[in-house]
Amino acid sequence: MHKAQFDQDGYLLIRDVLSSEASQGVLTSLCSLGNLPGENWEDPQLHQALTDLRESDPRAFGSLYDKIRLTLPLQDFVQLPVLRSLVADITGRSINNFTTSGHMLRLDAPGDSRNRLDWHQETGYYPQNPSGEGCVLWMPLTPCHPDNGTVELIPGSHHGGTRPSADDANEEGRSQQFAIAVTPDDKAKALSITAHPGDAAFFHMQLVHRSGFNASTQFRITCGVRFHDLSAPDFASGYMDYIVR
Ligand SMILES: O=C(O)CCC(=O)C(=O)O
Repeated sequence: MHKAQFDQDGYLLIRDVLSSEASQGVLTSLCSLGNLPGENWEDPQLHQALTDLRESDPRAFGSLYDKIRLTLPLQDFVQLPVLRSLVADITGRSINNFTTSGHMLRLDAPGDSRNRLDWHQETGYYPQNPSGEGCVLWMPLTPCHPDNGTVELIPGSHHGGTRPSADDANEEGRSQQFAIAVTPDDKAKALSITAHPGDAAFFHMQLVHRSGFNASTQFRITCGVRFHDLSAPDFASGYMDYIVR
């Protein structure tokens, strides 16, 4: 049932997959690496400290952003057994043939315009599976809704395959953009994902989606990863060349 809906819509939101304690290790790493206070993901002291760091030392904030996604707690969290099972279920493929990339903890600041992702498909950023076998996992660590810039997506847009994307220069302090063109018809179908900590959303690699605008006063915090099917005929790791002698 999950697979049929995922195939049709190109995304699936599943409620209450994880407990609120499951991401505690990620929070501990973030606070430890950033020297930040934080009892929980919605702790106002954590949000204030993130705001202060981002304003007073953007490089340190960027460095923390880059480091946190490499931590073992984050990598473990996004690959918990329950999530792996859902990936197998949704894609109808054996989890033993999957690998992951693009582990992320997004810290979307109030009013940010530098790191919002414009309309894109995952295949633009992650060319490992050009035909889109696999999926993106996206999970809120704070509540995500249209007012704080939650993800907007175009249901069914994955059926059109991979669209040409621009690759703008990865300027310091700005997220790299592989933006694609969207039509007025596409935009008319767009919807926002309202989700809560514990929920998990899965996107097809060719689903057209983007970040909204965070008009709230708090960070919107999410995490995720990309699952790639190594058994797909067109899988290309991109960096491992084997020489057969
Ligand atoms: O959470 C967001 O703002 C966007 C995330 C996204 O589009 C992605 O990870 O591909």
